[in-house]
Amino acid sequence: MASRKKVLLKVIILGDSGVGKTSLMNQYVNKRFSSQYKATIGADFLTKEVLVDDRMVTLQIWDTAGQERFQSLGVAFYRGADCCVLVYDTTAPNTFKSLESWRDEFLIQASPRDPDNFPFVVIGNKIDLENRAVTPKRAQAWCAAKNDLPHFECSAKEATKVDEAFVTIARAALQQEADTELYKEVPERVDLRRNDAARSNSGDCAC
Ligand code: G3D
Ligand code: MG
Repeated sequence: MASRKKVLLKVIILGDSGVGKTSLMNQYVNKRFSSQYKATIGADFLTKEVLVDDRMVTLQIWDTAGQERFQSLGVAFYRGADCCVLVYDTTAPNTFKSLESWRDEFLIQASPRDPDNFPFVVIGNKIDLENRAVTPKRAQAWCAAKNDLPHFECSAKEATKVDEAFVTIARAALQQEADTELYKEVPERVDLRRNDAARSNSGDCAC
């Protein structure tokens, strides 16, 4: 039976300054879109309890405090992440081009065990604006080339698809955490084998 212990999942949000990372997090966690909130956030992360396929999990969502301008987020920001959200602005093509380097930076800094299968989720934000400059087709092609990353077009301002994106993020993080746990259990299997060997040496075998 699967263990029912409480799960804490770390999610980090990356992308160029101004794409709406803080706004997306605020919309998801607090159901609000306000620029006041942005000015006051000093915390490293916000948490939200969510149900993922009838399992209660705590999402710990890490946002930057503006240091992304200098690409100097520090290793504590990346360490132990279970999912990485890559955000671009659908009206600013340069922010889309930056996704490649944000992804690379994450893989270098967090150095996940299985980089090819690490769960990233891509969000194109600000679709409420008229001046779209990154087509869904272009974004989807990039996501497909990166091992089929999930892609959402959202508006933090109008709350479009924000919850849907975070359901996928939470599910991906939970899956990643489960895979990591499995990996951690490997040494125990070695111990069991050692016990088996000891038992057969002692001559207690009932066969
Ligand atoms: P960041 O955390 O990635 O740096 P912010 O981005 O969340 O601080 O947002 C940057 C600016 O974009 C803010 O405007 C914010 O209000 C705006 N913004 C964020 N999301 C959306 C969206 O979905 N639609 C629209 N139209 N604007 C959005 P200001 O003017 O405060 O700098
Ligand atoms: Mg921000």
